Amino acid sequence: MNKKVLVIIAAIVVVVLIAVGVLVFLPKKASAPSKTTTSTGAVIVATASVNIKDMAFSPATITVKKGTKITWTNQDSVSHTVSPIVGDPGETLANGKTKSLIFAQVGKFPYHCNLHPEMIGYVVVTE
Ligand SMILES: [Cu+2]
Repeated sequence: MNKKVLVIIAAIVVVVLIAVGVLVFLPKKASAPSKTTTSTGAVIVATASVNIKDMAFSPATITVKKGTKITWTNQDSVSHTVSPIVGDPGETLANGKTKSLIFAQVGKFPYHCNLHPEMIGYVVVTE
C-alpha cells in the first residue's frame, strides 16, 4: 500500500470521527410532550366536567382515568363549593364560576358542597 492511499484512509477516518463526535455532542431537540403538563408538573391525560345544577352535582358519580383534570361549573344562581368532606372547603363558586382538580391517585373520593352538605358527589379514579 502506498503512502497516498494511507493518507487518504487516515483522512477519511478523521472526518468520520469528527462527524460522529458532532452528532453525539449536538444538543438533542426536545421532543414534543404527548401529554399536557401543568405548571406544578402534574400530568393531565384527559379532561372531564361536572355540572352543578339544581342543587346537585351532575353526574353525581364520575369515573375517570388517573391523571384526569375534572372541571366543575356552577350553573345554579346560588353559590356552591366543591369540597372535601373533611378539611378546608376551598373557594366558593358563584354562578358561572369553575373549579378544576387533577386526580393523580386511584380511589373513590367523596366530596360535597360545604354550603349545602346534602349535595354529595363522588370521583372514582381508575388506572
Ligand atoms: Cu351548594
